[in-house]
Amino acid sequence: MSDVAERALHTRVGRSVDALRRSLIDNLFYITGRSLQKATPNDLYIALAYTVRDRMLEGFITTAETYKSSSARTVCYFSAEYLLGPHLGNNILNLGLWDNLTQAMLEMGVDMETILQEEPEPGLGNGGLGRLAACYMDSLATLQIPAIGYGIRYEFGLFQQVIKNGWQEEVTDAWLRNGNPWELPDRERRYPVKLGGHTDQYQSENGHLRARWVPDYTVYGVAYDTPILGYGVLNTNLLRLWKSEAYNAFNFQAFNMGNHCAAVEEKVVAENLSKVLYPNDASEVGKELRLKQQYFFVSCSLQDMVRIVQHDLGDPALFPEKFVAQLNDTHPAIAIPELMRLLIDEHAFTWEVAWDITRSSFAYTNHTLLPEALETWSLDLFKRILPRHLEIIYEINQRFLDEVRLRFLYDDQRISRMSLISDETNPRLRMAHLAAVGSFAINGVSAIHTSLLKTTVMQDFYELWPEKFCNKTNGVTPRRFIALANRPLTKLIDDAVGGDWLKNMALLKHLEPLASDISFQSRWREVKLTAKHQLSNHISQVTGITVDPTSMFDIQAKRFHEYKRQHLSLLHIISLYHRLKCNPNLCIAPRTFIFSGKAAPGYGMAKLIIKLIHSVAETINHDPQVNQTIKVVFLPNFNVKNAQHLYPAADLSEQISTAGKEASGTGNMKFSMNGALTIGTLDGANVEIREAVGEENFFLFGLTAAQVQERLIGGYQPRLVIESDTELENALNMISSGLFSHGDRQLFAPLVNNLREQDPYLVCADYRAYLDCQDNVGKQYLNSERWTHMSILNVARIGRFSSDRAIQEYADEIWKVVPVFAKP
Ligand code: 26Q
Repeated sequence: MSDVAERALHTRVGRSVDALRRSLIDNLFYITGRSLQKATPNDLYIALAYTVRDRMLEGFITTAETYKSSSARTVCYFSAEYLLGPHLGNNILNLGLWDNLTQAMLEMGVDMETILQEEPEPGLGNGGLGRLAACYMDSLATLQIPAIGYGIRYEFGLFQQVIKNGWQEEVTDAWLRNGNPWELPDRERRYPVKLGGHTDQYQSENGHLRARWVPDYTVYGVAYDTPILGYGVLNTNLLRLWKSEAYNAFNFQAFNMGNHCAAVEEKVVAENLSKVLYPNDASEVGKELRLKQQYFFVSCSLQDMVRIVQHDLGDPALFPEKFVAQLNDTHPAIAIPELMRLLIDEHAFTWEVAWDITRSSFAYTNHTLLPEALETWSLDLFKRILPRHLEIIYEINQRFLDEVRLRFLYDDQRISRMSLISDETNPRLRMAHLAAVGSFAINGVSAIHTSLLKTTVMQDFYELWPEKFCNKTNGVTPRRFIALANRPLTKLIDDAVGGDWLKNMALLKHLEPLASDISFQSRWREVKLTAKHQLSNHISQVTGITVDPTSMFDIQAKRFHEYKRQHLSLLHIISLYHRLKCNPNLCIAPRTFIFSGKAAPGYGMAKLIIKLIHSVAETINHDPQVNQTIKVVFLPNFNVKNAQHLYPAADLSEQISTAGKEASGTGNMKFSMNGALTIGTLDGANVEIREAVGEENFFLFGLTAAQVQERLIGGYQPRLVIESDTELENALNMISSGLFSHGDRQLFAPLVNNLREQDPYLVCADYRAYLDCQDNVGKQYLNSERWTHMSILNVARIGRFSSDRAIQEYADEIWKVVPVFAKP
């Protein structure tokens, strides 16, 4: 018997209820040191986590060995963020151990679902971009594609949001406080990373002039490995996150000289690098530590990859045969000069060969068109941290601009537009240009986003290299966002179309004929109502607000940003309030408006919108004239775990960004997969979702991206719009009159004045269309048969938005990688 087969028989990894129960008790005792009688919920979580982890390691090791002995290419996903969500439930689902473990725990007198809630989630990302990386890791493993996710093991993830008196406050996210059973530190896999200093030149043994980087200091990166198991397969890929450590944890020289602080200073400085995630999504603040973080993880990752190539194939020149690296936005774009540096300075390649290798190895995903979110770094700062990289970038730029000059015959304006370095008084390095020049492929994340990329921020690059551009519409994993989040819906779909749809979402189309089946419809409504009851309980526990589960649940859950227009929804709510106050007999479908999301700590306007939601909620929820009809709820601390409560309970999904601003959106997909109907603009993936589900099953409103541009160019004056719409005028006046702020007329003035005077995201311009559309939504909801029909069709036709489809497209069209099947 092979040692693999032998281990499988051993109780430590047995899968029967009996073996699992014994493992649980064993792990509880030997890992936490507790008996069942004395165990806390966290002890039980740890015991359960190790019981599950034990059953993943065989696959983890087998997968690594299988990949190593195959000649297949490996995808390396480079991302500064991974918003993973809790691992435990996901791993149990993917292992197929849900029922047996539930039973085993029941026999110990423990409710498994309660224990699952104990896991602190690794919130190592801000929002959409970080969550996308996590969905893609899930799909890569499920599709059995060899892949490594590279990133940073932040000691503190995205802040936890607490609400005090309606205002957001930030609390440190100490997710590692109780340890992390999912990571395997590999202390021997550590790489030095240089920072600061200067460069000089020297003659190599064979007389060549070579560059040498003399750094100010060096830190180490240590690998922390998390296994990422695919659904229903043995393949278990690797997420490798780097933690920074001091080269010299303790400086005896300083200590002996009596300088006790300096003795540990190096340790403190080094460990700062991977200490905390920056919380600014969609706006760029050129912080020195952020640049160091980016370089730190990219350098460790590339050193790791070069080492693997050398070890497996013997020659670093074979790098592109072994690996392809996907850059998740420009955050890891420093990888391009770093690989050049490693090849030229440390492996003695010529520029030309190194550039060939580099350009064959990277592909770049763009996630934003917002100018303020495009990364640039001040050259001064950049030079101080990465002097050698700046030299390399100058050389890349010179050769690149020569190419442009040749192609566009001395078109000076184009050359200055395309340069990697802006020609301001304080010049800046343009990371999107660096990424575009150093990559063989550039993609946007939805059809409209990719086409806008080609005509706006990347137009010059598109004209130079049209063949490099392609679209890869985002997708999300149905394992987490349907199977884990919504077990009753999963069961209903299993019964209707069989169990394979979770791996092949196209099969959901077999739900279509059932959309008009009265008895299926009623089961469908039953599932939705169950989820709404659960969310209602959760809301009352967390906020103390009582909501009616039979009312329409209208949800907007995402980061707070003016372009996402949470305040447009607020204006709708305020107008409904006004209508109900003027006409107490008005008959409308009762609604519960639910908001959830975090604001960047330094984004005052976004924080003020959160405050306004609370203020409006307080007024409406306490007004007996209206609070049987409308309620407003803010659910604090939106994260993956909380999101999983929201999607299943939504009737209506708010996707109302100003057209042309939201690159894709992925929440839109998660809501629709759970049977919510969407009210949305023609923005991001909404466009494709509407095409897929059918325009009659989608509530469209608002200006198109082209109309938005036209309005802004034509000198948009919100004042004129407001003057011509009394209902809008009233809504704004209600806010500025202090109605929601105990008479304080100043509190919301910055928000209201901004809407009256600038309104850069055209909230006022879209207000009337939005309200009319919402009136229609309200009417349609009263016809529950028709609503259910639309809801079922949304799920039946949403299969395309699985991250499996997205990853298959990346694999076939960009990466050219094939599956490698790990077998027992
Ligand atoms: C940059 C520099 C310094 C500090 C922080 C940042 C930073 C961090 C995160 C900038 C941007 C982000 C995140 C951006 C993001 O989440 N974009 C979203 O990506 C999703 C996945 O493609 C899309 O669906 C969303 O439309 C897009 O907004």
